[in-house]
Amino acid sequence: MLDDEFQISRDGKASLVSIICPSFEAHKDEVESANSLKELRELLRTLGIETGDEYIQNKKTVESGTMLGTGKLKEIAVKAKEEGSDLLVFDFELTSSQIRNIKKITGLSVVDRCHIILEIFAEHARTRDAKIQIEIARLQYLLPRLSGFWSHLGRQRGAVGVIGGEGEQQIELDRRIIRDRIEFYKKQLKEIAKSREQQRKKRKDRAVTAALVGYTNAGKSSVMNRLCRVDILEENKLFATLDSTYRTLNPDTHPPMILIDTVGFIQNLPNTLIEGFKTTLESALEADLLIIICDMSDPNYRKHLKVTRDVLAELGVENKEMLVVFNKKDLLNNKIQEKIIRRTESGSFVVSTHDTGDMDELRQHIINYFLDKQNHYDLFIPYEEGSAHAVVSSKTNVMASENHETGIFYRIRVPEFIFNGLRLHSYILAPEDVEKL
Ligand SMILES: Nc1nc2c(ncn2[C@@H]2O[C@H](COP(=O)(O)OP(=O)(O)OP(=O)(O)O)[C@@H](O)[C@H]2O)c(=O)[nH]1
Ligand SMILES: [Mg+2]
Repeated sequence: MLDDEFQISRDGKASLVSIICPSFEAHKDEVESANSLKELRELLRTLGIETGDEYIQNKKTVESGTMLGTGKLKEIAVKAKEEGSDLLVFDFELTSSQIRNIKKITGLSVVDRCHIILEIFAEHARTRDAKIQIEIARLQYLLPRLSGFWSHLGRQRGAVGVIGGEGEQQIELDRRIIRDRIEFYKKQLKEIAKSREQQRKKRKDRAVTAALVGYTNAGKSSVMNRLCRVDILEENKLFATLDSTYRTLNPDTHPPMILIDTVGFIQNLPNTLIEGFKTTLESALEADLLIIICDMSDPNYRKHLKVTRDVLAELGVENKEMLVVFNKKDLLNNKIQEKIIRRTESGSFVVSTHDTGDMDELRQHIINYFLDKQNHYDLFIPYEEGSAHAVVSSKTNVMASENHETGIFYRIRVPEFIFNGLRLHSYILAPEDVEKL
């Protein structure tokens, strides 16, 4: 029953509601509110819900019970009904009592931005892990809002005032059920985290990793697909990817290089979701390099970059090595703007995933980044030491080799922790010996 009530119908039409209020950070002026509403429309499009007009109220302070003024809400309700909407979507988080009050005043279904994002996450979760995380986030969102949903139920059944008796008891019961369910899922998640940790440790000894992070729809999965020549779901939808996916970037280097695709970020992400996805992100964020993908064709790309950096800071990895890649340059098609972007973000890349030249260059740049971090060793191995030659060619990166009378000179690159396990120490040449060769 709760699930039915929580589910948003896809058949109806939704009107969008927002506010401009100086004390409300994400909606402090016209531009901020308009940008956020544009994004809300995209979120609804991703869910397949038709959107109608948007209604915005300019206010000096928000009303604690209803956010917007009662008169304005009534006016919105009339217009929304006229345009055939049965749902009002508020572009900010609403409390349980606000949902209840607004429903009462407008006679329409009411949901907020967080609810929409949760719904998308629920729909896009594919692995067991992601499904559990999203379920926990959904339940945590629902818990303090139960009475809001219950008042709606009561009204639907024509039992106005039900909240006082039967409703209250039912809410208490539901709360307990939900808390138990959250505990149950959290335990399952711990088990999954344990095996993930083991996998991560194994990988750490055998590979170097770079994680693709960034705002939703920036093109992370597309970059991954082009660079690793694989086929991960890339879609013009928000939050197409919810799980971290690992693919080999270059199997020919030693150790292999691995790219990780991750869940996208968005402004005003509900706290329950940040919490829920921390574990999914954590293993990715332990990568040796973070590659931030940013859609430069979006007029709000600066804001997106800031949100990405803020989330990374919140996750405590702001000091990691990062490479910023501005994507979708084909859509921007503006050389001057490109130059400005390049200049303001020094060391960044400007690419299109549709341009194979760009992708080859980026791929090589990442490979070189890892190779440059490896130690150099000069070795001289006599011809008769067959197995040592085999180790060099199969486990290290040979930068140069030279045949001499009694053996082969190799200049190799390999991380120290790998070299230490290769039993090649006795072949290392001192710099003066290299010169004599
Ligand atoms: N024009 C153009 N479109 C691109 C480019 N790169 C990606 N896209 C498109 O942008 C949309 C989003 O790409 P994804 O790779 O799914 O983006 P993402 O960052 O993985 O998104 P989420 O998983 O939702 O966070 C898709 O429709 C891609 O085809 C590009 O360089 N140019
Ligand atoms: Mg993706």
